[in-house]
Amino acid sequence: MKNFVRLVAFLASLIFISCGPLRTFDADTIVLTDKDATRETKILYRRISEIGKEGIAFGHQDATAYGVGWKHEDNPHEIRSDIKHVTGKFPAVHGFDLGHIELGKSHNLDTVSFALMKDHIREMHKKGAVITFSWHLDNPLTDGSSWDPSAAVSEILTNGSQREKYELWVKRISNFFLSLKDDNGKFIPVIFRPYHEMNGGWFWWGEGNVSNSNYKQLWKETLELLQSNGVHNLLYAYSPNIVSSEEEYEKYYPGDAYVDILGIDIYNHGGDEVFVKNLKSNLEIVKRKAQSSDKPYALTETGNNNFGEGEDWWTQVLYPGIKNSGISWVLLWRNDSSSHYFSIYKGEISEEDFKEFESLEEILFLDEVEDIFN
Ligand code: BMA
Repeated sequence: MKNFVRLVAFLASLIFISCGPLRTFDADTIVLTDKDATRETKILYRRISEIGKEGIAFGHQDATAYGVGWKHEDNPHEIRSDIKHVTGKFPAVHGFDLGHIELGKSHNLDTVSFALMKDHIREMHKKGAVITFSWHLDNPLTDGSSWDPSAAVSEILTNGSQREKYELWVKRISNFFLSLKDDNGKFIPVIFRPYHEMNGGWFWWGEGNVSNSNYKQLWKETLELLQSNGVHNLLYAYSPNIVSSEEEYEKYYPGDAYVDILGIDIYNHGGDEVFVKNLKSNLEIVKRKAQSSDKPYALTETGNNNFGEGEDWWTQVLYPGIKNSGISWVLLWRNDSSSHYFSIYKGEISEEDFKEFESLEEILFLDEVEDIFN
């Protein structure tokens, strides 16, 4: 009998330990953009905040879909990643792009199949990864790409000439989000980072092609459409490209009630020294905004544009720029080919340095985030 009581006490303590944070999690204390956000979405939000307190989660765009010299389709029985190939570990954050989902296509603009995305998201979510989406959608006025700058935003707002088409596009992306379910049939919570880099002039939703009031209106109406389609598993992230001031960061900001996570995209265009300086000054701007708005924040896109240069770029350039910044994650852009890649792959000149970067206490991979508030 005594042994039985001990066993029960032991089992109870296991439950207590393994469910520690969640046991006391009060979803009502978390107020998100989406007032009907699912409990899992609130947990994801809390996780992202907790991750930021413990370190910086490492993220990679299209990590498991392809890498330099391989595609998932070539060997569909195994989930691979350039990052894992080098370090033995998967990234903690997995980025995907939904460009062309609006057209009803089966593959995105970079030839990644949406079915593959769903499979990998399910697997990675199960392992404790954080999933984030960007959306390089076509220009709804001209049917050109995201990079067709023809002014289209006013045409897709309420009463605009392309409104009906835009509602269909949002319906299609909504259906995708609603198809993300875990093994128990629950919606997988994810981050959605639409209309990014709006302070640059290269996208149709960007500077010079849209007024800031129309941009904010587009943001709000898009969120309303998604929610009216029943989508409640999203955290919304706002991410301008590199800025020179707080005013610039906030120029297109739709307001605290419409954003859950603050981001910024910064690439290494102008040399290492300038890059480190920019990272520090910009992450400080985002941090100040994040603290006053009480939201987590991240470096939502980055990478070394000087392909094939910088043997110690990870520990001597990227890390000095992000360390102690308080960001929850850093996401490296995609590894398309040996002439267009932003992260590491086997054989790349900074491979050894990446391993050192991986072993830094502050930089977290999948195995290091899986237990953080999960
Ligand atoms: C860009 C480039 C493009 C790609 C797009 C969307 O930065 O990598 O080749 O199509 O992102 O992923």
